[in-house]
Amino acid sequence: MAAHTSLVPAPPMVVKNQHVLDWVEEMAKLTKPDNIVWCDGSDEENERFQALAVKQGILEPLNDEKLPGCFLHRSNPNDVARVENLTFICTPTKEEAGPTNNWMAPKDAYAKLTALFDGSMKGRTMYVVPYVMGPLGSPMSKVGIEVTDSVYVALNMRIMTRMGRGALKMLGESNDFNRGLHSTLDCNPERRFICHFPQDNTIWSIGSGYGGNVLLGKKCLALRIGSYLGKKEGWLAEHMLILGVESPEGEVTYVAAAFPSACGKTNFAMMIPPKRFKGWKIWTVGDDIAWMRVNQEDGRLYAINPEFGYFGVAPGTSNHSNPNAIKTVSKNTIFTNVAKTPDGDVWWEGKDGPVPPELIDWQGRPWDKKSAEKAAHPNSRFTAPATNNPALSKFYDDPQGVPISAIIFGGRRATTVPLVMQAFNWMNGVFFGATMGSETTAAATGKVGIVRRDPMAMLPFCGYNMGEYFAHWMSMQGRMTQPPKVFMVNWFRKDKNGKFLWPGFGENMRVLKWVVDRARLRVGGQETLFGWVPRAGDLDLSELDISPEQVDEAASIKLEEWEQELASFKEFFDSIGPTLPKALSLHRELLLARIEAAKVDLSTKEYATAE
Ligand code: OXD
Ligand code: MN
Repeated sequence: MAAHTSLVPAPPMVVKNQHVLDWVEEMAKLTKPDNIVWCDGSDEENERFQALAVKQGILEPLNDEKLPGCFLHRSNPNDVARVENLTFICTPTKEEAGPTNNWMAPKDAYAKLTALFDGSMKGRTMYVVPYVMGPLGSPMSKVGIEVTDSVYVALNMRIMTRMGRGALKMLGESNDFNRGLHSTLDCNPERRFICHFPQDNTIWSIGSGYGGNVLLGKKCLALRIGSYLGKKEGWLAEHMLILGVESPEGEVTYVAAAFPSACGKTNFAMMIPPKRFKGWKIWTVGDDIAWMRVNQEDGRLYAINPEFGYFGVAPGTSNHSNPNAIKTVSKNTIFTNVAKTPDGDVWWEGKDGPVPPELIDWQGRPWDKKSAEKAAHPNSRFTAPATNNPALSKFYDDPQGVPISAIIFGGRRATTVPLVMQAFNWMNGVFFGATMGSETTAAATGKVGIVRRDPMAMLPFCGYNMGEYFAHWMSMQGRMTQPPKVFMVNWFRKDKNGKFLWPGFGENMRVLKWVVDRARLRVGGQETLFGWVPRAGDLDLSELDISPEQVDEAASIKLEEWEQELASFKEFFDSIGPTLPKALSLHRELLLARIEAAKVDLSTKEYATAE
């Protein structure tokens, strides 16, 4: 087999780790590629891969003056989002995967996928991608090796991870690395499976070319396998952005925030405060994933961003919503499924400026303004290096991570959930996270706009039993002497006419400032049944272009709505079954009882929180 002759990489990339060599050989025997390329992560290699991808029609170069080093990729139209129904956690028992995951027995999954992988790389090249999730050399980082038949994957992995030589150096002689196998096969949904084997630290992904299914360091390792390792090793792998809030005096407070996919994590992580907040600055540590560990010395929770780039949603990204993202994607970026202008620029719904009269749509078809269909796919993406971000925190690569003072949970909710609320304590905060709900978005296949429970924004990403995951969160309290304060936010509340009540984007700084001040114990709040909310005057609303009534409405807590909300928590809790920590179900019941009491005592059904 040709594969064997090229298995020993050409100097100077020398691979000595026998575990890696053996495993790659085993994967090559199975998939039978024509040749094997070991990725060293160099610039020269990157250019070579780009040229090859262009030649093969996988990438299209864009206007080099407007977008230097940028390319467009169009995926198969049947392959544009994560496929939750085809994603499996393959643990020895179904209970370990829990009721929120699809499960396959490891033996069955390996057998089924072995048959599909057999010869899947014939006529193709196998790229061996060594990578690190997290800063090189950090005790919090993990090494992975992904073998893939997609040069698009290799190119994206170089942006999204610390890829190449550094990873092999960090691994040394160790056998402790994630084994990721990917083949696009024939990109047929009938033969598409994303299988995780947490006990083997292994991921097998077949039949897709879409980022979330195939960039195995991201959702698969950093979240699904990561959450399993976190439980085993006593840390947290979370679907959270990490940002630093710097005050005019130079004080920086770090905040981690969980929002479901396509709910504005990237915008929040790169936010530019409005004029009113002169001298304030937001620094991005990460926009999607946080790995958090307790530091034994100070008892605080420290977070790293395991990623090295952003795989962000393009539609809606503009100079209004996220000027830093616009700068970030101005060079060395791969765009997937966006529309293209006649002069080789990119376009998507919600981009700045007038809608161009003519475009090539995300499927490569001519498009004009009268077209009923969207020009860019709603889940079209950019893959951009973190180092392009003008707001990148100087600690983004710090092996220790940054100390987290506040954790925010946020969903996309038209009703019920107030603009902001602080949990009374860690346990109450776990309850906030565990009961989070959100309307579904285009980031996953399936219906959009349905409220579903998405605990900690981890529903599609928790690699083990959700009830045990909640228990793990609760147990973290015992490890911390200074736990972060926990908050819930909702930027998406609507009025009776379906219009958003809160302006969002940069104006979210007003809420963030209250969060920071609460975390630092220097601003008041009003106690409600569910948590602390800002009192009148606590939120800085000056120079804000909306009425105080509108803010009150966005911040309001309506007991009737919460009664319904708590009822729907029950359904969700029941679905978790016996692993659900009793403390959570009791907390729910306590809240219901308190609502009853409040109704009697106050003879009112409404709490106006901002009075
Ligand atoms: C993502 C997602 O790609 O959450 O970040 O889907
Ligand atoms: Mn995400």
